[in-house]
Amino acid sequence: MPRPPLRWDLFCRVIDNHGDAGVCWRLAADLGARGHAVRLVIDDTSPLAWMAPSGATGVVVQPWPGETAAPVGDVVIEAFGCDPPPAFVDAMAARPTPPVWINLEYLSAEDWVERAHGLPSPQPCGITKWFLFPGFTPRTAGLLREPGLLARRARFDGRAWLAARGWAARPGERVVLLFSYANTCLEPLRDELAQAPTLLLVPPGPAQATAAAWAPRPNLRVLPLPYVSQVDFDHLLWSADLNFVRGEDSLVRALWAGAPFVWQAYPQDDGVHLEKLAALLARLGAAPAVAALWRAWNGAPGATWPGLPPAAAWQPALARFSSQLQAQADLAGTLEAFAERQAAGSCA
Ligand code: TRH
Repeated sequence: MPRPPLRWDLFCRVIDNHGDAGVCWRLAADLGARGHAVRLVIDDTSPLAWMAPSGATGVVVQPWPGETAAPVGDVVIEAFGCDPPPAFVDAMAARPTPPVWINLEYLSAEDWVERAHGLPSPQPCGITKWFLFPGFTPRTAGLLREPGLLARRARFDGRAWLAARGWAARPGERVVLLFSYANTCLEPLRDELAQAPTLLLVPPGPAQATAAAWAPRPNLRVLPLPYVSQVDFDHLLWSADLNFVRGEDSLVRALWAGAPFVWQAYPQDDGVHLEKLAALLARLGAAPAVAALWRAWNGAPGATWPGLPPAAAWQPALARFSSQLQAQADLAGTLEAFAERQAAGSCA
């Protein structure tokens, strides 16, 4: 059953890197494609110039603070606890029917997420704010997965796409995408990749800066990439035989890409990222060789570079995890259903 279109206000503050804008843009575009009207209010619109150069159906972007006033939509999402401007909250409270107010939290595979997902928090303005968590289990809000995404991936010819972009792989070359934070394992990785013909695609960021200083090696072609659109970032992931990803959004996209991948958690001083890493490895059911690689890649204490396992070491766990995740509701769909339920409740 198609859902009735709603008006959504999505607030985003860019704290660090590209994940804040990346997650919010992807969600906005997904909701827009489902027929909703989305206003994305974001305090730094600059990443959208390369992430979403063509915009998206149903989505308007508005700088924050700007004129973030009425009319307030049916649903207000603040991403990652970013607190909408007070004047906007006043306008929310003044609406005859208050909007559904959602705080969309960061992604984590940890167990506590299921307990925290869906908790209400009554606010001084009289509206309840709901804490929703994306996640990897049916008792969370799920992961962003646009309708038809996996069918599009299945039809995609990665080698042809790379060639059309001018980044063609040579016959017999494996393609590796390297999107990471600063990482002490970059050199062992480089040395291992150089043992077989490899095209290493490196998006902008710390790894690109490091790789720029590497001396040429016969088997290893390092290709620094420009920023590409989010749609083409998916195409890169779909074209590679092995993906290194980081943070939140590229992790989810690597899961849907289906190729072996290594995840670098967003590093946190207190080491919390290692708990997030362990939680995801447990949910993934990764083979010991894969888990050892992920731990080393994340600088876990005592972990040393274990080498790259063969693709076969990844596949059973990845295939099982992916089909389990595909059976769950996706994030935009969960938010739609939640908003509808809450709106119906407030009218009753
Ligand atoms: O950039 P990130 O490290 O973002 C991080 C994480 O989200 C982290 O959890 C969060 O706490 C921190 O930001 C503040 O990695 P992530 O999440 O993969 O986001 C990258 C986004 O950039 C993703 O949407 C893909 C997009 N992207 C492109 O669209 N084109 C590109 O060329 C590149 C390199 C990235």
